[in-house]
Amino acid sequence: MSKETFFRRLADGLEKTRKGLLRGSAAALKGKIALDRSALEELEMQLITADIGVEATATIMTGLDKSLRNSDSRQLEPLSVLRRNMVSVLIRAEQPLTVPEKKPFVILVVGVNGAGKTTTIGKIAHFLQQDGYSLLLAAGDTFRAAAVEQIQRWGEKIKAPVIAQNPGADPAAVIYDALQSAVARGTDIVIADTAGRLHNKDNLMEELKKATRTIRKFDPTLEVEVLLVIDAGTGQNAIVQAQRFQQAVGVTGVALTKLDGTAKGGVAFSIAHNLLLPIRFIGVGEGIGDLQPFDADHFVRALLELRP
Ligand SMILES: Nc1nc2c(ncn2[C@@H]2O[C@H](COP(=O)(O)OP(=O)(O)OP(=O)(O)O)[C@@H](O)[C@H]2O)c(=O)[nH]1
Ligand SMILES: [Mg+2]
Repeated sequence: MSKETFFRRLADGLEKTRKGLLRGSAAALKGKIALDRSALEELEMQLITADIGVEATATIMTGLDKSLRNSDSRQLEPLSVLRRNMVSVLIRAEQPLTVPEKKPFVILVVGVNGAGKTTTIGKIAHFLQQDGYSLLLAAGDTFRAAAVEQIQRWGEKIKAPVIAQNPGADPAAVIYDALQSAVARGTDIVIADTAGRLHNKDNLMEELKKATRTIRKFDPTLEVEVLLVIDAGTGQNAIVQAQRFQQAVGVTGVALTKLDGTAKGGVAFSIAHNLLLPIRFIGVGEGIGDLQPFDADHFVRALLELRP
């Protein structure tokens, strides 16, 4: 998907968020009327309502206030001053996934039920293949037969081997098999699926911990990305989920999905500002090409519908 098409998809998906965000302050932000205290207060409230989070909102508002007092910025449309301040919160999450020299690089994909893990694996695998890497997928969600079949279908689609065992098998054993197979084949990257886990189910977290121990035991020098998939529609609850996964298995990056349709994009700001986690990828659909590395400026421009 071209960057332009992706922008359109993202901007359309974020339309509802944008409308909410600009409710009551659009005219002032577009310079049509004065941006007075009440418009700023309205904006602040809408930022919080849009899942941006109290702390990230405070940072954006303080920055905006300061910028608006600055004579250089006073010449600009307030909306573009807001954009700059929003980007400055999000920019720390702009840390693309880099594939290390050491093979195989392991991406362990975790997240709650239905967040989009398996679909995101297919999309990321395809993305990395385009960069010339060889891939192998591990069907670590052994909980349901359908989950194994789903990742096998992705394997067929992208022509990558899938290491799987029977439903009910130990996920750690599947991952171990996959690592062995990757070493034997000289594969660059292994992406492991895991079951949809409820963060309040301790046993499921234990299973994930076991998977990470298995990878370390296999080869303690392997580089591992623990990628947490978050459905953008989950809102602020996503932050609580993320903290649980962080405590259990040490998340190193986030993929934010479902930013198409009637998405809520505000949670990206809390991920950047409160969780201090990199957002590696964003997803805007179920198709193979519906994923791109996270670009803070591009994201905020889509949110505010300010074309690059
Ligand atoms: N619109 C949209 N749908 C998505 C996106 N990513 C995933 N989905 C859909 O969301 C649903 C759940 O996706 P899965 O990839 O199966 O999610 P999962 O986290 O693997 O789910 P479990 O294996 O049940 O835990 C599927 O219907 C996907 O097609 C996205 O970016 N946009
Ligand atoms: Mg799945």
